[in-house]
Amino acid sequence: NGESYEYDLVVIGGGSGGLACAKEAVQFGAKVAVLDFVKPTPLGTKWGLGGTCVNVGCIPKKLMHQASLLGEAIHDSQAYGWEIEKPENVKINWTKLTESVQNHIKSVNWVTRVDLRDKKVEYINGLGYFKDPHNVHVVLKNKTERTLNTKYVVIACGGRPNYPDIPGAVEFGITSDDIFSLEREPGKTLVVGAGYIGLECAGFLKGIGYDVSVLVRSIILRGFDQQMAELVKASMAEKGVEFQVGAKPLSVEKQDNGKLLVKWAFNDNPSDVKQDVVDTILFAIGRHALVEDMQLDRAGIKVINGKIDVDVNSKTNVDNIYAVGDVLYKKPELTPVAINAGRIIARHLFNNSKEVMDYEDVATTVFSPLEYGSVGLSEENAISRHGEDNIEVYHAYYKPTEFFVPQRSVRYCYLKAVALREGDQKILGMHFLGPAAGEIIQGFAAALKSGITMKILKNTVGIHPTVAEEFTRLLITKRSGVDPTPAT
Ligand code: FAD
Ligand code: NA7
Repeated sequence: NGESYEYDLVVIGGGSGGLACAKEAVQFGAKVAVLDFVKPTPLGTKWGLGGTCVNVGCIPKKLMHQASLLGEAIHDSQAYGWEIEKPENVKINWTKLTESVQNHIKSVNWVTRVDLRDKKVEYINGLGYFKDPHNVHVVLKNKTERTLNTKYVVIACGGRPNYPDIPGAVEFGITSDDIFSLEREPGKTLVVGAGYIGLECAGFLKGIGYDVSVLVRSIILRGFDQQMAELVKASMAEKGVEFQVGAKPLSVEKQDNGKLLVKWAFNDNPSDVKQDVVDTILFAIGRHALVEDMQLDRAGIKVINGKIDVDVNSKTNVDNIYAVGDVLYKKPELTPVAINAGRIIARHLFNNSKEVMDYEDVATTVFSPLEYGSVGLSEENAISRHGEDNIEVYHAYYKPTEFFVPQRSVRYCYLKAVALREGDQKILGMHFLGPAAGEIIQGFAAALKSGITMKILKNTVGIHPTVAEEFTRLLITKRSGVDPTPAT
């Protein structure tokens, strides 16, 4: 309508989705500001620009996972001839680990700031909220305030972890927001929640040497293939993680000696109360989107179950307002998803692009000590969509060559491909439990998106000796009842 605005685009949230969108938008000449503000956790932890993934998510998580894998490698190395004078003295230095992780994060924060400056994206370290659809008010870190008048807004506020409503949870508990910079050693830890964040934290803490238990309210890894989820659990239990299944926390009290007394009850018998004394209780019971501070009602934006719904172009119910990332209703909460969608919004708004974000068959990996990577449908979803008679599942246990020498357990090294039964057997889902699962599934994700069939997979020559080649050797169907365990 020819109206002119101070900005072409204001992005609320400088995380994976928001930064990707802002940086793409300036390529097309748009005038863009990004607001980012982090409220400290109840423990006081705070961090810089870049959002969840860089500061308290994917990146520190992967580094701690690596620390845990290295511990295993040090142990294995002795079987390969490495001489370690006093193996019993090999242990993690938590302070050194967190310092190294935090130093890397700070360098990423810095590079991000420089990158925004170079690209001429205006970064504003302040909390934004709507005055109306075209005016975003910002309270800056130094308490000064401004209103930004803008043509378009992208909401990319992400989310933060939940605490349960039980005595002592907020006062004495921590979440993934605190663990990667915790100033003291976590020590004996109780993890509450068995989603991927809970399992990953439990996995690396056990791997670097702490006693870890997990309280599982119902099932492991809701939303993931449940056969694989049970194998992940079993592989972690084999490494010494304890699982309390069907348990929900009741209270956390701090004892005089500084340790935490945690009580929990079992769903099927609420009077069966158990307790343990731990150094740390970590809640990983899900996350909420940061919608409450944004005064969305002033812009007329609808909220569904605390999230924002968008159309195929990532547009909210308000014409000039778009949303991306973890704030979205029923979309995968993953960094590359937020990044891809953020870039597509910018191209749509400022380069007339007709491209739409494809949320189907997004691959992911649970970085449990033995990693679980998957793409496409779980076996149960394939069956419920197509019917059991129309699905063929190929599966195998396998033995990674490098596991033999140190006699590492191969019990849970397992993979499967879920395919349609007819014709060339189009593959609907691929699941891999084993070393480097993320690296392996990434390539197969491209194959699956290209329509790979079992016929093609069987015609693919493997790379020997790798664990990825196991996908090219899948011959046994579940239906056949043949034992999928290899002879050698
Ligand atoms: P975020 O990255 O969360 O960024 C939002 C930013 O906006 C934050 O800095 C927030 O403080 C700020 N903000 C919010 N409201 C306002 C406001 N009103 N004004 C100003 N600023 C505001 N994904 C993967 O793909 N792989 C992984 O391995 C992986 N591991 C993870 C591990 C953990 C422990 C966690 C917690 C998450 C992990 N994720 C992983 C998920 C990934 O981090 C998120 O999907 C991703 O960061 C979402 O990006 P986003 O842009 O939606 O929001
Ligand atoms: P998830 O994947 O939502 O998992 C949360 C886990 O915590 C899950 O096992 C839940 O059990 C459990 N949970 C939820 N509420 C409670 C309470 N009150 N007490 C005990 N246990 C509970 O969340 P994550 O923290 O792993 O975060 C991952 C997010 O990123 C998630 O939203 C994904 O979509 C991506 P349940 O199965 O519900 O019985």
